[in-house]
Amino acid sequence: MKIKEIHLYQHDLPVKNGPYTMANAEVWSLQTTLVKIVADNGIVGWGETCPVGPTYAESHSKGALAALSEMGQGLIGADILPLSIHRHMAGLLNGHNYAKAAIDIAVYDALGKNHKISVSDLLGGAVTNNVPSYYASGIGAPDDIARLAKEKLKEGYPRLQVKLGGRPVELDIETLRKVWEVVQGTGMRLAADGNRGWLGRDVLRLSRECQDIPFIFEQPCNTVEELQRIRPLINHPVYMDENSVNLNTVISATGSNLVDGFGMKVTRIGGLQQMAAFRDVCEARALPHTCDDSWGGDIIAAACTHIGSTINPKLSEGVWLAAPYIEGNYDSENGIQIIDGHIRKPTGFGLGIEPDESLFGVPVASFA
Ligand code: 0XW
Ligand code: MG
Repeated sequence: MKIKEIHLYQHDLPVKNGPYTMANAEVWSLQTTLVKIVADNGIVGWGETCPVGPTYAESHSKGALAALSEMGQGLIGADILPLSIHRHMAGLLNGHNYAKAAIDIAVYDALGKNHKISVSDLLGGAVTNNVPSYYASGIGAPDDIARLAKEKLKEGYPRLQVKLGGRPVELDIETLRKVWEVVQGTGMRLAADGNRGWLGRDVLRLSRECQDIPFIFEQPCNTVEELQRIRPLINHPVYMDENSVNLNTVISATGSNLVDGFGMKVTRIGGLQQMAAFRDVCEARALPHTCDDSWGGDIIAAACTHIGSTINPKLSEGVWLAAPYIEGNYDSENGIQIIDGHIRKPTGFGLGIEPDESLFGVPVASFA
């Protein structure tokens, strides 16, 4: 099966009750990029990539479109096979993992449909059809975030990620303490995500003043070197998120025992092919990790859910989706939803999602 046509679309996903805030970003609406590949036998595959604004990671929506347009014509005639497509893309463009991921996801979707199996089977096989999720707060006042924690606990989320950083550390300490009053004894797990926004000094203080709270630090500082410096000085576990930009950085971080786990994004690492390798490296080193993306609609949500369903439950920190933060679905029947803090894996072949194409308008670029 070979690629006969590629169509690229861009589509706005406004943030429900926006903005969504993080230490280094405030976003009101995200522009997602969708890829439709049509195979020479008529099978269609969908992919998606949606950076959460231009300051979260080294990615942005215009960059996704530019990179995909650069590769488009060169991909016509390529085999619809994940490893082979990645080698093909490497010959057309260096880097730009987050754009290549959209092609990777479309290839998995088409391959699954062609073989009449689900993407999770292609990725090794699901261990559950009810995949745990987690909720991520925005940056907020301590009492508001404590109220949110109570709400999400009631909704059945097994884990809460509290967004902190980019403001006086006293407020972050107060927020964590108030959240802990709510979740203590409930079993809900806690992550404190600094999104690169703290100085080492702030991390040391937070860890010291919240020593009794069993949270993990997620991407507290901006660089790997800062993580190396603070790591021996604190007792809380450290997970890497934004710094883990490819498999090479993951291997270095695990090999040097720099981190206790990861917040991982499917598109940042390059797609499902790389995510499966990442999953296996983490299992070999017994490192827990999330299995998210930074934003996006049903296509990216389905991709995250399929790979998330294959993770060893002991190591799964959950699949975060943008679904609760956006309106509507691409597929009104099989669209992804979070119920009781868990995601039902779609049952159809491939990703199991049939997007309503009319939502995306006319393609912004096409190749044949
Ligand atoms: C909570 N997320 C998964 C969603 C936002 O894109 C940020 C991200 C994170 O963990 O940093
Ligand atoms: Mg994070």
